Amino acid sequence: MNSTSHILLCIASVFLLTGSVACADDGSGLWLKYHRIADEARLRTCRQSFSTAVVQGDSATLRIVREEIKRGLDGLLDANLSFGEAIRQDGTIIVGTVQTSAPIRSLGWDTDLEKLGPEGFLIRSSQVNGHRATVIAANEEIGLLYGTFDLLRRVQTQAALDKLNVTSHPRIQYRLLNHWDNMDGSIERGYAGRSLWQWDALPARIDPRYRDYARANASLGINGTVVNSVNANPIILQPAYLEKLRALAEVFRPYGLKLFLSIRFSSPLRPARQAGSRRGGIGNLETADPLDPEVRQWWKDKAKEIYEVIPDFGGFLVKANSEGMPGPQDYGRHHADGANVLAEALAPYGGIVMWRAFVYDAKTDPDRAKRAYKEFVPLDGVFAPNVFVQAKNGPIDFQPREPVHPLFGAMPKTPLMLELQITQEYLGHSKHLVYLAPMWKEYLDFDTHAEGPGSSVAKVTDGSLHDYAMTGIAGVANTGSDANWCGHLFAQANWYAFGRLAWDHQLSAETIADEWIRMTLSRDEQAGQTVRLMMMGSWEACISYMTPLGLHHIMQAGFHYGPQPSYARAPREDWTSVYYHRADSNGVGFDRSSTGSNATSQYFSPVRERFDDVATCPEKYLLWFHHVPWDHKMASGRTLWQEIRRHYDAGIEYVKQMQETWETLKGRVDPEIFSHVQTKLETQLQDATLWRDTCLAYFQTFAQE
Ligand code: GCV
Repeated sequence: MNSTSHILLCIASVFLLTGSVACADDGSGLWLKYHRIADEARLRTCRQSFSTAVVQGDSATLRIVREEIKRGLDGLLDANLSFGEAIRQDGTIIVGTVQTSAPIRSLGWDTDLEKLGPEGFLIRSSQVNGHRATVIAANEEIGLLYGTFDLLRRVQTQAALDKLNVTSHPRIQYRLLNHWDNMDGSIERGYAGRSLWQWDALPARIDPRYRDYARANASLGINGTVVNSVNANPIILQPAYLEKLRALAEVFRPYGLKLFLSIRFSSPLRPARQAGSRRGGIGNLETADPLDPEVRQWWKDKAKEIYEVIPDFGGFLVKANSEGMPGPQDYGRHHADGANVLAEALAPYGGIVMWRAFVYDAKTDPDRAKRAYKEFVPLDGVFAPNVFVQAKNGPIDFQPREPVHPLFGAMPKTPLMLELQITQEYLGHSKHLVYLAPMWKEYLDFDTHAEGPGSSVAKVTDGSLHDYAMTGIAGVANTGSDANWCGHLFAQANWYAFGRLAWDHQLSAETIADEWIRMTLSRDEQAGQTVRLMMMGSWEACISYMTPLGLHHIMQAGFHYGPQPSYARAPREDWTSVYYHRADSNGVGFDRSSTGSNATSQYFSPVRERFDDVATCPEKYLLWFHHVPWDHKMASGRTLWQEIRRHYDAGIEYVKQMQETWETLKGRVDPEIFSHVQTKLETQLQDATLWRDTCLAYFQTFAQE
């Protein structure tokens, strides 16, 4: 297409679109596109409400606040917003803290502000100096930035803007992305290109994307990022890398985004002689034993060095004694010994340790699902106060669906950080449209009964159940160098949803989807509803065509993408498919009930009993907890085998429906986005069909029906 006809096509498509979407959208603008409001009446009202702004004070964060207000409102209102020093007219936006802004002080909102903490904010429609104003007030500047993004979100999503009375503060203190980025630029389980961090070019060259990344996170309230993989390379702690990290931290800082690092536990050791060994370090010690005085001193010195370079450094994330990574058990010590030596080094500077509970040493228990609980629960109360134990949502490994991890509720004296996976390792990578907020809500809302009814995972995570001194949530990032950041346009919705839930886990998956659609795809009511419906059922559909009714880990070995239910190795090992599904002529599923591995005993009553009895176990977890005969009668009246087949078919059917639905949006969403998603859906349908055909053909050999 020549450039003239391209432009004409663009103009034509802008006219066609009922929402305010531009043409040829490569997705790089995420949910912060700020396209002009199409509805003229609303545009007029908004222009009256937001005609000028007063942002008092000067700092890097306040400059970003000004920039964002200007960029947002100029785009949305097709205006040229001006800034003033004083409130002289109706329609002024006033942004400030009590400390820096006299008009804010004059409002007397101190008592309300006190309850908000450093990151919260108020947005109120108010009369100030006799003029109609919209006020964003906070205790700290970062609260002002969060409030600014909140107000712009309201404009973007066409929320009511008169009589604003918003009070918002995060329910969880540490809201982090975990990048599994390697130092060579590859990303473990990354499906959107290469790493964003260009280590070779840093610190001299600052890629503009670092700033865009920080801005996107700030727009959601994400306040920390672990930039390197938990399978950490110790070189990240070398002085040359600390300089690179300083440069990144400087970009992130005004956006309220703290830098954290994954560290290798063996860092104090001499470098490993063998290439590729996970055992070496960057020091000169003979041991990394956490109780060795020299090792303790090494970590203290390293912490001091880091804080000299990055004064607001957040802390360490650690994968130890897991999947070949070194750890304290190499020296006969336990996890708390390991975590505490790091905690001691970081404590003087306010740093924290996030010690991962993703461990599954076969010596602990023959059932992988039981191992983390058995290693960690006895250590409750032994960890230093600045240590989180970070646990995945389920006991195995980010499967399409798992029951909740039994650690939640079982460590009342140790702050647990909930680790979710935004990148779709086991959910079709960045090829399948799978909206994950409904999954995360299922975990957050799950009632552990740890302290009786009402002991949800959300309450464990936000600290309200056990009165944790610190609270945290982490999401394994799905970002990369692709223009659209996440590989699949709809995978952006998962980054978005993670951030929104981290801020407020009470938001519904529907609300978050609505916001994202309006900010990313279209503000047209009908188009929005259509897309929301597609998104809301997509997770359940993926479970159906991959691992229905509690089946798990039957993906291709290593790659974790397509199906490989036949994968076996003798003896039956815990990373093979046959270990997990245990299909035989009698039935299918892993007996984790009291007649089997007794993993059900790790849950609190009455969850334990509910899971333990095949008659009361929710069918969605049936084959996770029970080995069930093929002719077992399901609630539907069908046999188990019929029900499995029905699920695989229904999963495929859903993908077909998504395709049909998406076709109806032709001409109503951006043409580039339209064809991008259209192509992805074709792949998803092929994959879903392959999943069904492979799994049914395999299980058929046992079910023999
Ligand atoms: C970073 C799973 C993944 C690994 C990942 C590991 C972890 O096993 O497949 O790629 O390693 O989880 O969470 O540490």
